[in-house]
Amino acid sequence: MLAIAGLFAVAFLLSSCNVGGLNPIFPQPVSPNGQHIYDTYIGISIPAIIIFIGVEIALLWVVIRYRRSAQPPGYVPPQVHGHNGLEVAWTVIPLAVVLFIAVYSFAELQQDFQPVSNAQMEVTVSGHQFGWDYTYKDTGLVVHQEGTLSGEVTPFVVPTHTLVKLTFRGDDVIHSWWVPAISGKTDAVPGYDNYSWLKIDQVGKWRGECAELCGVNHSQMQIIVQAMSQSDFDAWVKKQQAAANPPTPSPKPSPSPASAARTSSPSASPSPR
Ligand SMILES: [Cu+2]
Repeated sequence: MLAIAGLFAVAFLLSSCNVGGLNPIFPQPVSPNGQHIYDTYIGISIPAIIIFIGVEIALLWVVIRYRRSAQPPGYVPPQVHGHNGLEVAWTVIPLAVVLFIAVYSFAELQQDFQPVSNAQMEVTVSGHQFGWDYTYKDTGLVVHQEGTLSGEVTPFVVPTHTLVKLTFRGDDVIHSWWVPAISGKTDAVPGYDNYSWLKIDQVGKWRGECAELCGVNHSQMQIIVQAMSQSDFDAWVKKQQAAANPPTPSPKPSPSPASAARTSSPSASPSPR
């Protein structure tokens, strides 16, 4: 009882720190697949709780109603060993329950852990010991989210109202990308791609963690996903690109050294003879 009360107290304290996504009871889903996972959880838990309560009530009823002290001396209860109807029932009913859970959760996996074809943006998430790299396919921008416990976690930034296809890879060992409010745990495996997606319609930050014990600094592999409006996102991309390629001392803004060399070759130079 004390242990349970303690767990509830810790859960309450954690849920009140409002870190976004690290709610020990139920995270508030912010992406449709997070909502699907939540619905699957509820869809399995409610029948399971009903079955649990039913079995416990039946057990208590048998224990109390047929207790030895309430029976005459030498009483032997009705013997049901080898009863065909009962044997079939208590084999078929649990089988049906387990099959229901299997089909229900398999359908959910098919929906939320597949490469989406209508993505508006694609990002490859690669895990390494100990951190995450996010490569944005259209801009080639890479965000390094190096593992830390003390410092600020670099956010993985996405625009709101955008369907983002996520491809997961492992650079060394198996990691698992998990942001409870957004998506289920998705393994980042060396030599094998896994897929998921996200679509966040509100501005905010959500926290996650590597969910696969991957080495001594596994606990440093924190994740922060930040969603911002498209205009803020565009500005953020520009800032990241500027930081990645500091301006060269050339007077003219040139797209790349190669094309600059092409345009400034013979015709452009006022070669005096
Ligand atoms: Cu890891």
